[in-house]
Amino acid sequence: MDMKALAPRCGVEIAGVALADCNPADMAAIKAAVHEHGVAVFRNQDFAPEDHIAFAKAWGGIDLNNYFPLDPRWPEIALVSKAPEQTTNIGGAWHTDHSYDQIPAMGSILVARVLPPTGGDTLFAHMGAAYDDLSDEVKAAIGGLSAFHTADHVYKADGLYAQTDQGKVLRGQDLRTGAVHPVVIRHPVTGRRLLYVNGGFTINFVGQTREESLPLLTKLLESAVRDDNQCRVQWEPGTVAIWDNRTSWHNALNDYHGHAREMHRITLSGEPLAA
Ligand SMILES: O=C(O)CCC(=O)C(=O)O
Ligand SMILES: [Fe+2]
Repeated sequence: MDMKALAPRCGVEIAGVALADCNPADMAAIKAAVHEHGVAVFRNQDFAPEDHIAFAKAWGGIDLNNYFPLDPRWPEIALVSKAPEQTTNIGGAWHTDHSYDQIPAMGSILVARVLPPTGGDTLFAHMGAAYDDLSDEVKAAIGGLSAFHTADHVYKADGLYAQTDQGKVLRGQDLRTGAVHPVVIRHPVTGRRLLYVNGGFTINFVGQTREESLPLLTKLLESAVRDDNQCRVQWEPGTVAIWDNRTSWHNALNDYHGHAREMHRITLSGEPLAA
């Protein structure tokens, strides 16, 4: 296997491995790379849905996303789709997945199935780099804080997506979610300190109202996505990306109106988070 950084502080491209036929040593090296770099990209993979499911099972458990449509043929696979006539995409703002769960998903394995002629890249940002860049003053201010996360404002019947043309295909409008996590977590495997609030699902710091939380929360969210924390994944047929929801955030660019894009996603189970 050959690993090359995608950008100085985020992401890695891994060549010389067929994910559909991956030995335990390769698997261990891939896991370590995903945990450390936040996202790993693999090109020219021959990776059928059955391979996708078998590979995901080798990571541990699979979490079923409660909101995205599931593929009727392979219910472990969620469809992250945008039809030519739709204007809204899934994940089109900086976020990390499932932070509203008590035990958030570790990450996802995303496979490009239908791509637009141009555009549709996904940006990633490294939350270890984001934490390291904070001033000592801010680090001290957030060291003991926890934050409340929920997805209700996004997915419920009168939530953000319901106002858009993704509303009809999404499930789970009656579900209610909520979880509290430390603002700074230790990566469960690498031990690295990571900023763990995000613009999609973090509402307030515990002990503060939303209004009281917003000045510091906004400052954290803005500084986390500095250009030099980011990398960009340009999808090609056969591209597979695996990301770690603790180490990184992502943002799916919505710049291909009039064209279809469909990704197959399997969500990997995580472990409890701690400061
Ligand atoms: O479509 C993408 O590139 C990613 C969308 C997203 O946010 C997700 O699947 O979690
Ligand atoms: Fe996402």
